[in-house]
Amino acid sequence: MTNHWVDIKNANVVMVMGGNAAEAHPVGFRWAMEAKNNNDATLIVVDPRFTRTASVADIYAPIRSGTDITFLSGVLLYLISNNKINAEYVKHYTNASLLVRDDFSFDDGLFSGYDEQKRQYDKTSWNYQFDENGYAKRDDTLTDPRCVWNLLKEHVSRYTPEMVEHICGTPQADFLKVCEVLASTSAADRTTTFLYALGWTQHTVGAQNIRTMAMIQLLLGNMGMAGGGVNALRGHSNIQGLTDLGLLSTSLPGYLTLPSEKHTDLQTYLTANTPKATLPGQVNYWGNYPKFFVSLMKAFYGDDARKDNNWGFDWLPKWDQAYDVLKYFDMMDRNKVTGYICQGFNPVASFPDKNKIVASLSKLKYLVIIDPLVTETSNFWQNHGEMNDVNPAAIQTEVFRLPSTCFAEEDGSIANSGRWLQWHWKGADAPGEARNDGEILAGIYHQIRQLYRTEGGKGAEPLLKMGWHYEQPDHPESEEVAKENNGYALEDLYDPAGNLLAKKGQLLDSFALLRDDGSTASACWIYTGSWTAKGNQMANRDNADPSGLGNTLGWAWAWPLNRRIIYNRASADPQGKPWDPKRMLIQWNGAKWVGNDIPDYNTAAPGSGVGPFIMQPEGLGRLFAIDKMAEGPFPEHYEPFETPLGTNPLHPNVVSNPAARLYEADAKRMGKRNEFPYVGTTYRLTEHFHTWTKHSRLNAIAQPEQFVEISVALAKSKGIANGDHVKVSSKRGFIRAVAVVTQRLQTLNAGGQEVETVGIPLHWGFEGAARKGYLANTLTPSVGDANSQTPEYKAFLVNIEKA
Ligand SMILES: Nc1nc2c(c(=O)[nH]1)N[C@H]1C(S)=C(S)[C@@H](COP(=O)(O)OP(=O)(O)OC[C@H]3O[C@@H](n4cnc5c(=O)[nH]c(N)nc54)[C@H](O)[C@@H]3O)O[C@H]1N2
Ligand SMILES: Nc1nc2c(c(=O)[nH]1)N[C@H]1C(S)=C(S)[C@@H](COP(=O)(O)OP(=O)(O)OC[C@H]3O[C@@H](n4cnc5c(=O)[nH]c(N)nc54)[C@H](O)[C@@H]3O)O[C@H]1N2
Ligand SMILES: [Mo]
Repeated sequence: MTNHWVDIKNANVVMVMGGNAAEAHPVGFRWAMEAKNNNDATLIVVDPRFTRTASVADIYAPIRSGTDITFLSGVLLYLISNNKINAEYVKHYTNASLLVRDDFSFDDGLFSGYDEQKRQYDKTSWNYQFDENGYAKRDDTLTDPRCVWNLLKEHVSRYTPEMVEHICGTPQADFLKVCEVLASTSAADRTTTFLYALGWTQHTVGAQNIRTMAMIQLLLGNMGMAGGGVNALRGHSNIQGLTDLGLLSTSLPGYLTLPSEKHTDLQTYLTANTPKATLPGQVNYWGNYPKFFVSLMKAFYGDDARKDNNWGFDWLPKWDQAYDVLKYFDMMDRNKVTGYICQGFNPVASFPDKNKIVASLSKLKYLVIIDPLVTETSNFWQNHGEMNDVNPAAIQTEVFRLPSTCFAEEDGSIANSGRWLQWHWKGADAPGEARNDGEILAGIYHQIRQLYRTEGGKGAEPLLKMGWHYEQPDHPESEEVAKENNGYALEDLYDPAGNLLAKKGQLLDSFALLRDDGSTASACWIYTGSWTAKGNQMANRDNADPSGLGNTLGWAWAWPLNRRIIYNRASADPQGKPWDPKRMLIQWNGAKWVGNDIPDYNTAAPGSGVGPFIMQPEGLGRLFAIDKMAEGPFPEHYEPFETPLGTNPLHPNVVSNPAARLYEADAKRMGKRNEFPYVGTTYRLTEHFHTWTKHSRLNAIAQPEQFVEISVALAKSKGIANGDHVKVSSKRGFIRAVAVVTQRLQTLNAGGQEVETVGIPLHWGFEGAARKGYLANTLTPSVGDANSQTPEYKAFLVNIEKA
C-alpha cells in the first residue's frame, strides 16, 4: 500500500475491485466501513461475483473475469472526455507533458518492437525524446502530438462505454454510474482509494490491471493524498516482508536487483541499476543505489567484503532468467532438478495444474519439507483415489520432513500491507520436535559449510565467506536479525563539515547515513530506522493520533523512515499548500516542510521544480511507463489465455498477452471453449485460511467440503439442482463437488454471447480434519503474468456436469 489500513477511513470513495476485502481481509475491512459510516463514503464493488463485500456496497457492477483493463481504460476515457481530472496535478506531477520518441507506435494489438519468435519486446522505442543535455523534452502546453497526454488520449479512445459493455459484460448504466462517482474525486478535496488483491494480480495481464488503476489515481490527483493511493491488500500476514526482504529469485533485500549474467563486474551492475535524472534537478533517489548495495554486501560478508574484491560481488549468484514457480516446476518436469527444499509452501495444493506438480515432484531424487503441518505436498506420493491418483511404488523421491514452528511460536516482526513493521512476542513454545525456521536453516548452513571444508567443491566461497555473528550460531535470534536489517556504522561517520553523525558500532537511524565506502552495513536499507540506538521502534505502542487522520506515528514503525503515506509531497500543490487543508499531511511553513506525517521530501522548497515522485528519475508519476512493463507502456486489453470468446474484440490477430511466457508442455494442456465453455475462477472463504485450517475441527465444521457456485441459468441448462453432486473438469483434470446454485453469479452478455462463470473456492484437499476433497488447482492452467509470472488462477475454462 502507498497508504495504510487506517487511512482508508479518510476516503470519499472506496473502490473494491479485484478483491473481496470483507471476506479475505475482514479485520482491515472495518476501515472501509468506517469511511462509509463516518465519512459518508460511497463503497463500490466491481467483481464477477456478488460477494460479501458487494452485499454492503452502495454500487455493485458485475464484470467478466479478466477484463478489468477494458473497464479501467473506459474510466480513463470518461475522465479525459468529461474533463474530470485534477489538471494542475496532472500537469506538474505526471509525465503528461513529456515527449515520446517518434518511432514508438501501437497498431492492431502490438506496440513497436515486438519479436514474435522470442515473444518479447525490444523496448528501445518506448522512451522519451531527449535534448542535448540528456534531459527529456517537454511541452507544457500539451499540444505536441508526441506528448504523453495526446498519445494517451488516442490510446484510450477505443474504450467507449459500448466497448466496455461488449468486452466486460458490464451493463453500460452500471459502468457509467461508477465513472460518475469516481470522477467526483477529481476535486482537489475529494479522494478515492482503490483496494485490490488477487482478482487483479492472478491474470496474464495482472500487473497492467494495477497500472491502469494507478493511472486513474494520477489523473484524479489521488496519489500521496490521505484517503487516496494504490492499496494492495496483501495475503499472508507477512507477505509484504517477503518482498521487502527480496525473497524472489531476481531480487535482493530493499528492492535491489540481484545481478544477472550480463553484469559481469561490479561497475557494469551498478551502472545498469543507478539511474541518472531525466529532468534537471530531480531527487532521483535510486541514484543512491551503490550506497545501499555496498552496505548490503557488508551485512552479507562482513570483513571479507572489501573494496579490492568489489565487496564480494563475484560471490553473488547471477541469474539468466527469473526462477519463479512456473519456471521451476517446468524444469522439474523436464528432469532438470535433483532436489527441492520446500519451506512454508504447499505446491500440490497451491500451484497451478496439480497433476503436473505431482508428476514433477515424482521425478526428484529428494524433497525436503519444512512445515508445521502434514501437507498434500509432504504426502504427494500417497494414493488417494481420484483425488491423488498415483502409484507409490513407482515414486522414488526421498522425502524428509523437518517440523517447524509457526509465527505465534517465536518473537519477530510482521510487515503488514501498510508497510508497518509490528513486533510481536511468542505466544507459546512449539510442540514436539519443532524448531523455528532460522534454527533449521542455520543447521543446514553449518552442515553444508562443514562438508565444503572437508570435501571441497564448486561454489564453496559464497558460503564460507558469509558473515555469521550470532551469539548462538545454531540459533540466530529474531532480535539479532532485525538489528542486522537495520544496519550499523562500521566506522565513526562524519558529515562534510566534520560533525560526528554516528559512532562506530552504533545502530543507524536513517538510510541517508549509508555509504558506498564500506563504512556502513545494512541488510535491508528500507528497514534502516526500525531498530536504532533508541531501541526497537517496531515495538512502539503509542496510538496517539493528534491529527485524527490515523497516522499514529508512535505506533510500530513504517518503512521508509516511519513515513505513513508515501509520495506525500504530492498531497500539497506546487506551492506547498495542501490540496485539501482538512486532510493536511504536510505543508511548507515558509522555511521547512511540517505536518501530520514524515515529509517525503524535506530538502527542496516549493517552486524548485523538483517532482514529488522521488524514486523516478523524472520525479513524475508515469502515465506512460517508459521501459518497465513487459507488454507495453500503455495498458491494453488481452483476453485470458483460455478465453470464453475465442477472440479479442479489439484485435482478433492478437488475442492474449503477446509477452506472457508459456512453456511447451503447458501449452499442450490449455483448453478451448468448444470443449470447456464456462469461465472457471477460484477464490477464498472467510472460514478457511488456504489449506491450513482444514486441520482444525471448528473450521472444518464451518465449511466442511468442496462446493462450486453456479448461476440459476447455468444450473437450469445443465439440469443441476442446488445440493447436487457435480464434476467440474478442465483440460488438466477434474474435481468433484457439491453444487450451490445462486443468484450471486449472473449470466453475462459479452462478445455477443452468454458467458457463464463457475465459482470454485480453494480450501480442501486430501489431508486434515475436513472431509477429504479434491484440490481446486487440479483445474488451473500453468501460465502467468508477463511481469510477475503470477498464475492465471482467476480466469480459465471448465465444463460442469451433474455427477
Ligand atoms: N479467510 C481467508 N483470508 C485470506 C486468505 C484465506 O485463504 N482465507 N488468503 C490470504 C491471501 S494469501 C491472499 S493473497 C488474499 C487474497 O484476497 P482476495 O484477492 O480478496 O481473495 P480472492 O478470494 O482470491 O479473490 C478476490 C475476488 O476477486 C474476484 N475476481 C476474480 N477475477 C476477477 C477479475 O477479473 N476482475 C475483478 N474485478 N475481480 C475478480 C473474485 O470473484 C473474488 O471475489 O487473502 C488473504 N486472506
Ligand atoms: N487456484 C488458486 N491457487 C492459489 C491462489 C488462488 O487464489 N487460486 N492463491 C495463491 C496465493 S495468493 C498464495 S499466497 C498461495 C499460497 O501458497 P502456499 O504458500 O503454498 O500455501 P499456504 O498453504 O498458505 O502455506 C504453505 C505452508 O506454510 C506452512 N507454514 C505456516 N507457518 C509456517 C512457518 O512459520 N514456517 C514454515 N516453514 N512453514 C509454515 C503451512 O503449514 C502451509 O503448509 O496460493 C496460491 N494458489
Ligand atoms: Mo496470497
